[in-house]
Amino acid sequence: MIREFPLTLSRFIIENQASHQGAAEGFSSLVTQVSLVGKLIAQDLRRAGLLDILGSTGDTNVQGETVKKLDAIANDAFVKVFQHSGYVCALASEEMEKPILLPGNWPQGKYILLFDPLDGSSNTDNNMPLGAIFSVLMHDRSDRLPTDEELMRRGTQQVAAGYLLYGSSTMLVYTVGQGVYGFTLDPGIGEYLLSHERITIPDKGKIYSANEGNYNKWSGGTKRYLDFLKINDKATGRPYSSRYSGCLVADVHRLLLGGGIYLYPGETDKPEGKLRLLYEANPLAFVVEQAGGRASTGTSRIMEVEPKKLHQRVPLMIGSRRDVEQAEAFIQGRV
Ligand code: AFP
Repeated sequence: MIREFPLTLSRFIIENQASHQGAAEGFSSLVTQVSLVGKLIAQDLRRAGLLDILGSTGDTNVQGETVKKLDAIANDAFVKVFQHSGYVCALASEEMEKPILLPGNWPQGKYILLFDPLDGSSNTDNNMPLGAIFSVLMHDRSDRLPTDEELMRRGTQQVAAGYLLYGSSTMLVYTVGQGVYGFTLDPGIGEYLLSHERITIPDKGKIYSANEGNYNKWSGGTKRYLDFLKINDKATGRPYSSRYSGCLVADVHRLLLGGGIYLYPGETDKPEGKLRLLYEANPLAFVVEQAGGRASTGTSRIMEVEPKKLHQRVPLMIGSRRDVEQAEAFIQGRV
């Protein structure tokens, strides 16, 4: 529903969130700063082919992946925007081995920001969708800065989470535990305007997103579930259509609006799969659950997984509640 005069992000936060129970001082500017990172990266992406920002830096990151120039640019943007923000006392990134503690922002800085600065890096050089994912925790100790252990918390302890989607338009979608809201950047006025109010994911969809090139590495239950989705049976809305963009944020955004399921299962040689619990799975699980969906490892709720390592990976099935429940039933051998 588009209002008379679309609501700007900053107005929305003041009207709706600055007062909610989980919000400490500075919550509004934290979200505003995430949106600023979005503007900075979107501006570069719009002219990517004209700037020397495509290709790799030649470095390898803590995940063992080749670092794209845009990965480094996006990571720097987050660090620069939050370093002097005053409200975040620690930063942890998928691109950085160790967290950055910000004593200059402490003790007034009550937030910890965990983020995937650029999601879908394999898409950077071919103008395909990209994203960024963020998760916010509270650090309400006034005696010291957070330890690494205090950054490794269950998804249920997040006070806010969301993503930036760099698609045909740039969007910020997030939750603070009171529903999910989407804002579209109007480059003409440089403002994020409310475009998607209280997003609710359909209970069941018609689309699945998975890298089927890994099919032979999956468990029997996962294979049977994918086979099940492809059976021709109109009554149950099958076969599902396959859509996979290489960018988790873009695939989850599509599901949030139209329903369905995204899977990145465990593999015989990598039972924990590929996706990162703290930077990808937990924040997107919070958003999808707040929209009425579900996020699972196949055997347990993502947001109840106890993190053991900062860069821990986890199998992920996320999307419409009934689709994820069905996937769990196959993976657990109940059907
Ligand atoms: P990168 O950001 O390293 O490209 O990974 C993207 C991602 O985390 C997620 O966005 C994709 O859905 C998935 O990994 C793609 O992985 P595959 O290339 O193995 O399918």
